[in-house]
Amino acid sequence: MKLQRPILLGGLGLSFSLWMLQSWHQTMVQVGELSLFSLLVVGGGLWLLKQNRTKAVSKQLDTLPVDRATAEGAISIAKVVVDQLAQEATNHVETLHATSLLQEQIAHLTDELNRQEINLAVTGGKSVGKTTLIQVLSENQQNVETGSITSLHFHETPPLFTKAGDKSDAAALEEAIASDFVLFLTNGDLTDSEFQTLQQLKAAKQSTMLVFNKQDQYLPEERASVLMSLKQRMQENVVAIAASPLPIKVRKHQEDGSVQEWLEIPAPDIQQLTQQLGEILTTHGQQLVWATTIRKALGLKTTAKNLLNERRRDRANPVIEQYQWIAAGAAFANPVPALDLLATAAINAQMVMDLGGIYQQKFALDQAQTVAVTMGSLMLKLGLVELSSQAISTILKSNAVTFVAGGVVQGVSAAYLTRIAGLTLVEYFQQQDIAITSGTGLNLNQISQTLLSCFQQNQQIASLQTFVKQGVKRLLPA
Ligand SMILES: Nc1nc2c(ncn2[C@@H]2O[C@H](COP(=O)(O)OP(=O)(O)OP(=O)(O)O)[C@@H](O)[C@H]2O)c(=O)[nH]1
Ligand SMILES: [Mg+2]
Repeated sequence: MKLQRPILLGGLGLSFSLWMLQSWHQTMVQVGELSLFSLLVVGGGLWLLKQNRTKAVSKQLDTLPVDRATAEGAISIAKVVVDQLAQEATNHVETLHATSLLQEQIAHLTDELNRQEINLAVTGGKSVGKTTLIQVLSENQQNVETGSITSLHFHETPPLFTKAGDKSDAAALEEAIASDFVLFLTNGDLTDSEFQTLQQLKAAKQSTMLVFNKQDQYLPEERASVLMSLKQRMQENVVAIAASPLPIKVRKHQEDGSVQEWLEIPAPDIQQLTQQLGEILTTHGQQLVWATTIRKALGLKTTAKNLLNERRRDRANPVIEQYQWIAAGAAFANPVPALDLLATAAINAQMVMDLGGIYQQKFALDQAQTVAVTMGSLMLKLGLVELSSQAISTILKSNAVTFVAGGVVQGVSAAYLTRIAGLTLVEYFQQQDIAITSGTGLNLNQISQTLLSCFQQNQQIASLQTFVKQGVKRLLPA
């Protein structure tokens, strides 16, 4: 474990945190949201959280690197997870029911691989011309080459961006992602929300064409500059059309010198679109279907994984509880200075193994010991041990426990740190890929990230107070 920056150096940061903690302890109940973590941050420890935040933006697939085998692979991975769920959910009726639905959906995905029809979603803001475009395209289907694809189905999503906030758009976005290909309509330069929605489609690995409609409303040079700016932002798959151009005034000078004027409705200008769409369908039509299958398989896998994690969590919680009180008893009976807590009792290698077992991550005892020791020293380095011991003793002093028997602070601290370690492991295991059961090794950097976020979620002063009370009851039952 390499720590890239010096972490919470006991010095200034910690003493400042403790000073704040102590001077505030009378009002702790009122400021329940005040958290140890915020103190830790005040004390100068924000860095670790910042690591790993910058994820590489996934590269746009200009050609779809998708083949049938990849899609079949995605289906079988989803199947592995659902089968695992079926095994572990035997005594949970609700989950079993969900499982059989998932199994049906997975069986259906294999049939989907041979689908020869393409579903096109037409989306975009209010009144951008979605309905009009679908109508015009349907009338001109014979101009769209489709290769081996037998038919096209158009589907209009509800208009995007009609209300503030993203919620109303989530459903429309979901419909778009469920289709095989998206025509995203805009009437000019992209707004921020349009750009963000396009990014979301990209992140969901949905292929999209950006369609600049109503270009007849612009002067020719403006049109060109809008199109250019759209192309700059999208890089590819951008076309300009006019699905229903406004009538134009036609003026004819007669030979006798008189002028005749009339309105003429120009034909829809969708040639760029039909041509590019045709190219995509003929060269990538089948891949679009496979890509949809992959997205669906991933969705089913995620659903199954979440259900599986819920069941496993149910079994992990009592295990953590059990070890936390074992640790408390040991540290209480044999009090050691706070900093030695971890080395002695707090993180039990057996707990690592038991939790690993629940999450199908098998460890040898020596591996489990390494994990336990690593987590312990990490807690120490991060200042969590000192910070929580101090907080716990402050809470003990400020509560009705006037006489704190020797070892109570150590006992409760050991329990608390064991709990944090257990929750960290659970969180870490939950993030692991279920289909890959062995040989992945532990990612210590990820564990340390998880440790910090678990500490952050579990150190509200109010819940720490409850925890301390529970601990005292256990250790001093009288
Ligand atoms: N000038 C011009 N107007 C267009 C064009 N395409 C569509 N319109 C007009 O834009 C208006 C809205 O078109 P719709 O097709 O109903 O748009 P929509 O996106 O389905 O609208 P909602 O479903 O209500 O969000 C209509 O009056 C269309 O005639 C175009 O290329 N040029
Ligand atoms: Mg409409």
